[in-house]
Amino acid sequence: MEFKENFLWGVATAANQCEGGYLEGGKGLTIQDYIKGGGIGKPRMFRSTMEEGAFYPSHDAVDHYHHYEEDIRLLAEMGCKCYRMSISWARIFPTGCEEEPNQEGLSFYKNIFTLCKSHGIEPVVTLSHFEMPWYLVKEKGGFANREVIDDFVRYACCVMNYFKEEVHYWLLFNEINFGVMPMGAYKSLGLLDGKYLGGEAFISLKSMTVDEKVRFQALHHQFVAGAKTVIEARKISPEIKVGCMIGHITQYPLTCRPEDMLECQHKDRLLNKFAGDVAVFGSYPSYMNRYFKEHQITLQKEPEDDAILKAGCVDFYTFSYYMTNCATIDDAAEQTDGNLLEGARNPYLTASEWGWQIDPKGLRYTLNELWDRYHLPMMVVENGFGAPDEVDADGSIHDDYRISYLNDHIAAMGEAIEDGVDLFGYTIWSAMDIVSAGTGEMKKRYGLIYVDRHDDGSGDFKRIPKDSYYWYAKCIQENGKNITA
Ligand code: P53
Repeated sequence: MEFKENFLWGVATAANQCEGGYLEGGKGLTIQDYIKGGGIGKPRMFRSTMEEGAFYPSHDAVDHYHHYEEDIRLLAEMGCKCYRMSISWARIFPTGCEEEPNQEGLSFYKNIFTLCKSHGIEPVVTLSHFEMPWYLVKEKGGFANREVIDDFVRYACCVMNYFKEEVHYWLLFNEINFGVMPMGAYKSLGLLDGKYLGGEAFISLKSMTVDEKVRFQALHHQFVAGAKTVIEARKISPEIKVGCMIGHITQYPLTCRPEDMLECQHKDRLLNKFAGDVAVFGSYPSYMNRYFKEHQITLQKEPEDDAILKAGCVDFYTFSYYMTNCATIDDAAEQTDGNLLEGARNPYLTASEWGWQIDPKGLRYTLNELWDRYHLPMMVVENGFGAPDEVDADGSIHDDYRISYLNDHIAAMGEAIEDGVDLFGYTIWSAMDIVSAGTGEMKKRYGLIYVDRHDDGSGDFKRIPKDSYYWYAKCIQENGKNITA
């Protein structure tokens, strides 16, 4: 197994899932601060006014806001070469509309990056990870409003400038492709239909709908915002590299029936390839014309948009990889519950407790497919295993199932590198246990470091390295040499 000498081994988090301190340091409210926690069979609930005294997982999360020194020290002791994290937009521009940034927010991240640098950890920073300032959603209509492009670019330029010495790898929007699905409307695009504003009743996030035309228009604005950010980044520093981030739910045809092949191609293009194609090639792929026509979607574009997209292509491609799903036209096919992304069950795979199908070989396949298509350096910026870990009587956490998952996926990456793929980094989801994005619970733990925090709000935030932490430390130290499937 040959990983590059300077391969970026690391771990990942997102601000809204780990920081907490939701009203501290001058931070503004964000879309996450209004969503309650859920679980399997328990939907996450939303109301546009906060319920007094109720438990909201993002408010304290795992208190990284007050534990960041300990957290970064633990990453350093693990030997991490990089750390993928996100900046909370609302810590820097509390409403999203201010002219001047919030100095306290900048200082908080400055401390984190300085610490990382002192340990030789390269920060890989997501500009927007499911976390728009609430004001922009409520008052401006999120990314459906063209003005929000400028609000985003002002924020992006501010942080890229301020941290230009410390941060050289920036990612635009987390899993930007989720905006093509109904579930991406609120968290990814900041869209909230007026009918959900001001009501007394809580409504499940899943049942909040937004017209598809609005979603694709908002996504267009995100594409333009991303491209403008790339253009500005090049002016700020030649050392900065900007990447896109795609939530890649790899699709297999359930059978070799030609109709299943076509269904698979269609799903893969719409869900996985469309957003990446725009970011990498700087223009809309022609297969989308037919989709737009059949769905009566006419995008409102400004005359300069095409040139902006073309001039703002990303430098590298990153994606999250957790599972694969099968596509079929057979309505009777058994389904798997991928949380937000249903698909047909693959009889050759097993799944996590949350229904995510485990498929390490699919990562090798996916890396090869993406390399063939884009020929850009790539990074796997999320991959990991959500499970309800238990602390033993002696205080240790034996998460052999997670080690096995990670081992097999790292082995698959090694194979892909052998196949010729240019892969330069890998960040495990997640560094420490954090709030799950989909279900909003602590029970679905991903961390290499356990955090004593539970879904009823109990726990003292104590950190305990799991077996997987020591296992990954060894993997990093040996540069993946001894990993075999
Ligand atoms: P959770 C669904 C499918 C694939 C990736 O997800 C996803 C989601 C959203 O639930 O999101 C990414 O916590 C996301 C992270 C998230 C992680 O996957 O639902 O970028 O914020 O925590 C895992 O199990």
